[in-house]
Amino acid sequence: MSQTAKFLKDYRAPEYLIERVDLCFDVFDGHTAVTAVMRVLPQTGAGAMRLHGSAELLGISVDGRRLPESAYRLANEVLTLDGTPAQPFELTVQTKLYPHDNTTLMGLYQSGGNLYTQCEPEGFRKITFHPDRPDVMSIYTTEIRADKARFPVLLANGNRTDGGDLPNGRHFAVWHDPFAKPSYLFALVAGDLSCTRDSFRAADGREIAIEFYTRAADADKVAFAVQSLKHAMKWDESRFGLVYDLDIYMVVAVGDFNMGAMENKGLNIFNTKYVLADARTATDADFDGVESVIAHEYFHNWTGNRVTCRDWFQLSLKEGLTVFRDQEFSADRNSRAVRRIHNAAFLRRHQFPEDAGPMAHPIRPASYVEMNNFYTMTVYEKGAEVVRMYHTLLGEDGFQKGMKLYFQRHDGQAVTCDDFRAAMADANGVDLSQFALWYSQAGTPVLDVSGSLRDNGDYVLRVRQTVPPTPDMVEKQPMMMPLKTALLDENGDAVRFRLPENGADTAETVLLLTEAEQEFVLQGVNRAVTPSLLRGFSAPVRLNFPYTDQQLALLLAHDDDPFARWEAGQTLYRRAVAANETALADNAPLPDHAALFAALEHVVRADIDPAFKAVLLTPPAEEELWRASDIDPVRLHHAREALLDALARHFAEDWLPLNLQAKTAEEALPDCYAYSPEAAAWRSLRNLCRSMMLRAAPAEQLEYVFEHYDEMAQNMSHEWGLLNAVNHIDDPRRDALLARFAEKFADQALVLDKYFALIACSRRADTPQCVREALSHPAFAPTNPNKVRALLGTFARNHLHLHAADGAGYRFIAERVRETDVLNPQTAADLVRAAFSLCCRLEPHRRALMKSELEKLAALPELSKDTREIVEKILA
Ligand code: 0A1
Ligand code: ZN
Repeated sequence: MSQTAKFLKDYRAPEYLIERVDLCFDVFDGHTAVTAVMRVLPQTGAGAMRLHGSAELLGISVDGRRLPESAYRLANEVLTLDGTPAQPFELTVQTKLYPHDNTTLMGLYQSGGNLYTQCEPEGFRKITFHPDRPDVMSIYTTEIRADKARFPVLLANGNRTDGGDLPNGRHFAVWHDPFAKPSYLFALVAGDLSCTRDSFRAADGREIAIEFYTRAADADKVAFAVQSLKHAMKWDESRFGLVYDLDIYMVVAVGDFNMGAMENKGLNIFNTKYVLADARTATDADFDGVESVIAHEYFHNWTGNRVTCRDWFQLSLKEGLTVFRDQEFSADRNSRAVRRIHNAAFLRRHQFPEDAGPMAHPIRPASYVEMNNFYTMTVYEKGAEVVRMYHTLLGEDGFQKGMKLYFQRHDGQAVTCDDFRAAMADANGVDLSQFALWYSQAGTPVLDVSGSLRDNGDYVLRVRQTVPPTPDMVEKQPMMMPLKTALLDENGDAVRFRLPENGADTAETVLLLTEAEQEFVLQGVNRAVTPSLLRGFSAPVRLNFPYTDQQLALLLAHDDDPFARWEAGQTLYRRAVAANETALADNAPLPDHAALFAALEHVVRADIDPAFKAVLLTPPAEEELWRASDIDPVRLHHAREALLDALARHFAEDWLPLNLQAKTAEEALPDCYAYSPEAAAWRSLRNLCRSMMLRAAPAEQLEYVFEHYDEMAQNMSHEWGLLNAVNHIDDPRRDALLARFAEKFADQALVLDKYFALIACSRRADTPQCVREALSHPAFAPTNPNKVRALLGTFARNHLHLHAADGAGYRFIAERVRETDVLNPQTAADLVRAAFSLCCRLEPHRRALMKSELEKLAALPELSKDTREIVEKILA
């Protein structure tokens, strides 16, 4: 039962534009009545008017005259109107909505008694009938009427222009947004919420009102998000010259939300996870998440809202660019080096598998069945890497020139990725036509590099690039990309060289790859060198170079590029895990990893940023270590765990002093248990030490943690580190610690998500059983995406248990997918993607088991479009 796909090549400009949309929402107990009055501008040669909608339709009028039912047809959620005027006219649509029954969390829905909207990408059609495509941009005015006691707060986009009391204890508010916007940026909130106010003085002197809305009980946890917003506003002015445009900026936090947050014009709606944070309930990583998501949504005001996407294929135009901007913001705020390593590790763990699997698609997909399925790691994270490559190729000045031209040309428009590329090229007078391939070719390019010293003292690098075939495309062309390179001598010092094209003498260069095979000559090297390649992770590729272990140790000890230094260590870890895997397969003794541990001696003792030390001491995640095919995820898991055990034992004498050093440094900071980048860095090292100590001596350490938990756990980062470290130990004290944790935070929904995640990520043998039991925990709710992600999403990434050889893990997830799909197709589709994408790369036994679960899902006639698209792609 294949589904109908939409194709980029079929794009046609809209036949009907809509100049203005005046909305009135009448909120009642059991339903909400919506009246939409639209000023329609038919374009030359327009055919019959077609509108999207799935709400209950009460009536339609054209220029105030109600249409008889014979004048329109409704099929497959498309409403076709016959005989509308060729001149501008007024279209009125009346619909009736049932937000309390809407568990999809798209369109208008209820959460905790309040009403919220989510319209991106195609949620507006659940509210009224409308073209609902991003290239139809209109001026919106929204009136909301509701019971004043139940819904004291009434919000929509733009500025509040009117409001007051109505008969029967009701009241109203009118909001007007002066900026034309697509329907996906529409938002409304009605409810009983508490407001935290602040303000920001913009560069042009205007005072911008800031309002954060939360449940009253959460109001004490918004201060950090408010500060983050002000930092983001300031940063966008100073780094990009972009100033906020409305008089008010509102953020509303809601516990039931499908994604992280949404950039609706002037009225962001956020998952509580990315707004609420205090040191008692949020980890340092959670604080970082709040800061970057608050910034991300704010940056969308220019890259997404003022200039939006022509169609949904162009999603990366706004998302890749905005992720790049939020990454740069976070890097400018603190520890650029470690942030960059985190970005690269995240991409490799989550996006590389996507690019090597059944869902592989270019950052601009050529087709989709359900757009909700394309808010992917590829569109967001690889998209950001593609934007970063413009930055690396053009430099900060060139990139900013490109941004300036982009806004000059396209402010107020809905445009394409080609328009962005043209602005970058034209502003810099360069030809970026080959660069377009990044938007049409999927798959992670592989660079095979070799190097040799010529007799004349020149060093020659040979680079061969291949882009692997993906389900959508077999033959690929070579791409344009920057390869940032330097050379180290045998002491680890930088070696200078000359570039043949201009004779410039330098210690670092950006080689421009454009061909399948290329040779680069670095002149005047005159000695044996070790190349430092892909510095700063200058392109989202896999790179192979035949380094010896000694060369990797040299780079790990001395490379002045933090990414390349870290990567040398990662390559050593990869070799060590592979050696363990072979030994396990052969039932042979595990290797001793002498070369790796010798190289790590340096790291353990180095006087470097503690967060950097922590990432250098962390091997790649399992997902990064999967081979191309015939994967046995359980063996790989054991191979990696065995390496961690060996690492813990090898440095058994070092973890305690290192932990003490970090503890002393942390405690010397002012307000040391609060979040600060410095304190977070020390704590990340402490948590690494703790997990290593627990591995090296579990019995003794568990006893210590159990006895001293309260004094050790001064904030949530400590608690999280301690609980993760003990979480795998089969001992009743671990259960007691988890139970106390759940009890202590019984009233904190976001902390209970952590509790569920701990249960689901444990390596203990009883984990599948505990996860099943957690489904009936009073705090678990299958309608809440955060809970489903915490418990089931985490279990889907617990490779030891998901891939149990008897198929029980697959069966369990398939059952949960079936239940979730009825409530929230988007969340169910995400679960399928997380658990089953690896199918065709698995060894035959597990592949067959997983396939049979997928086939049973595919056979369900009622399966949602969202879930079916993913299931069918995996089975294809
Ligand atoms: N534009 C948002 C992401 C987002 C997408 C879809 C949503 O609902 C289905 C919600 C949010 C962002 O990039 O932050
Ligand atoms: Zn975004």
